[in-house]
Amino acid sequence: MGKLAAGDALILVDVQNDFLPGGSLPVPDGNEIIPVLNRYVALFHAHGLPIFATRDWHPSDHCSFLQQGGPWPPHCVAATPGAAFPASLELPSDIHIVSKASTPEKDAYSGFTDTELDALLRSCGAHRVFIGGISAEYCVLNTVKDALRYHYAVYVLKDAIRAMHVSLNHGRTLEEMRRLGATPIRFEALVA
Ligand code: VGL
Ligand code: ZN
Repeated sequence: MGKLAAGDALILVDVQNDFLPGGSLPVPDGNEIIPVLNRYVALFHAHGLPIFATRDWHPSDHCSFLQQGGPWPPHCVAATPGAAFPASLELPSDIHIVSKASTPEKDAYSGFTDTELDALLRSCGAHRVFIGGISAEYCVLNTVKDALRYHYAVYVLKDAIRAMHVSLNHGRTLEEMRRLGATPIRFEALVA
């Protein structure tokens, strides 16, 4: 697949405290991806390549919350500790943060929905995107789908994603991404 080059960009999807063990909507073993993501971040940063971090950024009365008739317990309420990136995630100060699903009436699993992500990627000259994060079958999958729809070449960081429903979706989600045209890779593929 070749080494990193100009036109490559890293996208971390929703690596936020509420989606980690101890959070309000935890992804099992979600914490395991943090040291791996730190290696990807350091590698892209060392190459001077752009890094994006999407975040769920909900109002406290968001439509996806149980009390509003939605499917999820309250999570990632804007500007609360649960919505913050974990302290163990080593993010350079010049990354691009993309907030999503920040109005009460609409949910968004994709980092591209109603955000500036596509425009930012374009302005960086990105055409290959490397996507990891949580959760695999919701926000990572939908971000991958949109990236393909917007004609980026998409690489999924298979060593840096975790599913919300492990037994149901482990493997199945990766298989779907592969079928849609994304290429699963591991860290070693970028440094070998
Ligand atoms: C997500 C459920 C609700 C995700 C966000 O980031 O995958 N899942 N909101
Ligand atoms: Zn959400």
